[in-house]
Amino acid sequence: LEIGPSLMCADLGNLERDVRELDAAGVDFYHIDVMDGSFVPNFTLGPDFVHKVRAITDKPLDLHMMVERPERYIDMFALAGASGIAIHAESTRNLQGTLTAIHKAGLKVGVAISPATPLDVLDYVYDVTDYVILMTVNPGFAGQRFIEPMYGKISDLADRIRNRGMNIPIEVDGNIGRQTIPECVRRGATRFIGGTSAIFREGRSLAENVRATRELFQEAVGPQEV
Ligand code: S6P
Ligand code: MG
Repeated sequence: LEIGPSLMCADLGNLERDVRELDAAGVDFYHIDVMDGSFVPNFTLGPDFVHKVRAITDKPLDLHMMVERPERYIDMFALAGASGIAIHAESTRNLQGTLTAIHKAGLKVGVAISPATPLDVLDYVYDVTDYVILMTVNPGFAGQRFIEPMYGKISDLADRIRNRGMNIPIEVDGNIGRQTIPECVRRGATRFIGGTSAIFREGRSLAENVRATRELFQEAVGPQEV
């Protein structure tokens, strides 16, 4: 099970300090939200930010693109130092082609899907997908509440992947923390995005929050399997 802090929740005035602390605490990758004010009603991080983080850490930088027509920006973000790019199925007119373009750029290929989007959009792109991000809140903002029917969606996706004899990791993003991690693990999620509910919870250090999250993993699956 893997934990990836969502850097939009970091202290951006002390980005290097936060990333170094998270690196030392042994996080698995970083999640970088890219929003264009159009696909979602908010703005966040861009290629210059990715470039800066790339200079601080060697860990994978996985982008979560919440932008209209992301196909326009793949090369830009590849050049900035992204390791993986996940695009929303709802954001592009050519899902298969854009996933293929991400792969050709040498990056890990992710598909993100919003809560109300049926899993059927994935039917013909499993072969070009390295991981799926199931949004457990509506994309756009940190600090929202988990949308309960998403538990069933995780199970459903896990079944579909298993039935195809494939092994595509399911990543969950949105209000992932003490209340939600155990059930997400049981349902088959293996990658967890840590925002204000887990890694950037106030009152404890980042390292303590990483440790507490690992303990939750351990409780959920038993010590051998983590
Ligand atoms: C939301 C974004 C997420 C958030 C993360 C925050 O649009 O994609 O990655 O940063 O969900 O976590 P939390 O615990 O504040 O919901
Ligand atoms: Mg995200």
